[in-house]
Amino acid sequence: GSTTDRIKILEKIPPVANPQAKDPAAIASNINYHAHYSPHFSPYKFEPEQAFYATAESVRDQLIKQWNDTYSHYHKVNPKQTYYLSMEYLQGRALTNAVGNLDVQDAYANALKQLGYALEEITEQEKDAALGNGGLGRLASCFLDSMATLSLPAWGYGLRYRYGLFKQLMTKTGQEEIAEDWLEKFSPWEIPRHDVVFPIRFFGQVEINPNGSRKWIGGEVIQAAAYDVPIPGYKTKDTNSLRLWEAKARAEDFNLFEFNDGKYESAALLHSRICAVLYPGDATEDGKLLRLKQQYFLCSASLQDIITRFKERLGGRDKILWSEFPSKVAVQLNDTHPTLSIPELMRLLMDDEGLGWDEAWDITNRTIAYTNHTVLPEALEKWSQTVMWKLLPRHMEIIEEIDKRVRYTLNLVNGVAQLHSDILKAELFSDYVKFADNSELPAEWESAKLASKQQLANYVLQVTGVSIDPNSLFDIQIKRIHEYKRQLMNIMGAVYRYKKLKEMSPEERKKTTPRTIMIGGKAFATYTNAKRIVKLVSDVGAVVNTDPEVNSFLKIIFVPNYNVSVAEVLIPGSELSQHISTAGMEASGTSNMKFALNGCLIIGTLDELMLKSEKKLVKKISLFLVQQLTKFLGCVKKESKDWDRKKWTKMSILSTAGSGKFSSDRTIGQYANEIWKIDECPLP
Ligand code: RUG
Repeated sequence: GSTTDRIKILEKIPPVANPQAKDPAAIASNINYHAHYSPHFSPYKFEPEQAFYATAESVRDQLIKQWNDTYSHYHKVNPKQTYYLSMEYLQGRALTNAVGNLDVQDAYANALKQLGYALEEITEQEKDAALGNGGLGRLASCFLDSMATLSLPAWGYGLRYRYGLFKQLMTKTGQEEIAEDWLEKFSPWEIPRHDVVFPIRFFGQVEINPNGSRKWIGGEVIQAAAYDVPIPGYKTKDTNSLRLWEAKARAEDFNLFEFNDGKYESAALLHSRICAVLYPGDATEDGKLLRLKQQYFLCSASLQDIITRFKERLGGRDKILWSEFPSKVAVQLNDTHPTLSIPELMRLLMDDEGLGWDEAWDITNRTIAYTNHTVLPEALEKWSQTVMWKLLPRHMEIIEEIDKRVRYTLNLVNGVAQLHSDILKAELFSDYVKFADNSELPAEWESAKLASKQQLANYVLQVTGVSIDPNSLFDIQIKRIHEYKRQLMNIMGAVYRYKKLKEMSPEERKKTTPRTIMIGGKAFATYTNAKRIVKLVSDVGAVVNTDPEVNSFLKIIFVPNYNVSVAEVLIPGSELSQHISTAGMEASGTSNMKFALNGCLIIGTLDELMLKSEKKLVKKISLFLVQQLTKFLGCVKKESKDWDRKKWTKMSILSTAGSGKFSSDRTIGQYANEIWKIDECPLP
């Protein structure tokens, strides 16, 4: 309808604040209330964008009550709590997730209908919160969901980047990056916490007190201010927090004199840059001073906050029993990025709280755990000792002492995945086989898959202008573009397939399985080879898709701007997906599990190869792809042969049935029992 129509509808619904509205009419009134009285837009506009913000604010009303209740419940019970520290979170869109978890999806769909909108039209307005680079960031977000779902007292800590992962535009010259301005208007999900602010120091020097204790003084001090994002769980009232830190200048540090003198840059200080952009991660070789500052900023702010909460929850006792700290606090470090937490906790305990080394070290050891996410040496960040001594002089003293003391102690660290190649063994599926053979399920399964493929085909047409056939086999590879992930091998396979089709007679072609190959992913802005791969995929697609002789048998699509919400359309519509990283290079991979769960068959590298001939093999593969390409094509041929609809559907059902193990709820349950040793703490 037109703007006038929308306003007319709005006028018929009374704007009434009702934060806990449950029925559609009351929800519609509460949405209208926000459209009128939350001062972001003119009340005379109710276009989809304004409708999204008003809807999100009304959902936030519902969340805030649960979020406050959860906080006071934890405060009262004072359970052991986990804090998940991560430099990345790939949250995606929050509205669909929130209405689903609050179990108000139908009520909201109904309320919006009264306001002249479909829920889907409104949810599509939301910008993805892309505060992460890839698998590591999405895993962190899945973990937050699971912690809330399992009613675990667990919070996330991260940074509130002004600009998240760039938006990928495809032009004639290939990928172009533009800033994804997720905070362009505002985020309806964050709650600025003006009461939660901590000082963070950089540079300066270490002073030795008369009693021999040490103090870090001087340098630059900025402030970390908290923004909380409520994280609702599924089928529970527990609503946890993702606390994102933003850098702010202290009023006394703002140099008005310099500003008046026209020196705006120095007057604005470095605080404005600390949280400006998400640093490119996922195996790039960059490690710069700003990144180090970001990492320390996250660690220091989070640990000061954790210690403050520990003290607040002493229950009126004056004396702090520091030995109790590890029975109240578990800190999980998501990869090496927040590992400065270790010397920072030591510093806070020794220099601020007056503990000795041994006691502080014992507490730190029992509090902090670390997950490793990579086997690529270039992804393990390094800084020169000169830089470290300059920026964090007290931490370097502590790090050197740790190094001296624990050099010969073997610490246990967990990786993200266990080799699970035998998990798909037939006996695991024995219980499910009768369902896969059941006469009704395969037909229902196929029609659900076809509907998802149709949605995906519509999406591809919308973003690329290329029409694809939902009855062709959908073969997908979506992940960051990287040489070790071998999108190049995939596209070479596609070229080979194209050439073979060209050589065939029309009759022979008709006997082949029509296929749509989709590749999507972002290439880091200065990673030339990755950008060339993006361009190659899109150029090969341009040739194949316009070749009338073969284009009803093969289409090649580069799906632009791969992100969480694009994945939500691609993964359900997939039938075959590619996880073909060079053996020994991928720590785990996570989208593989999402594909399998959605009834997609996967082609994956058999990593056991790596165990046999290790480095020799890697060297060979990196010299040229051809030996692997032949194997890959062999595999691809076999899977084409398997394209007997009935057989495929059965494999697809079994794939979903066997995926339970890969639920992040299961993973987090295991973390809670085995590492954090925390119990659930559900709201009564
Ligand atoms: O590359 C790894 C993936 O193999 C893994 O599945 C994912 C989640 O554990 O983490 C990715 N990763 C590793 N992202 N950044 C790094 C290095 O910091």
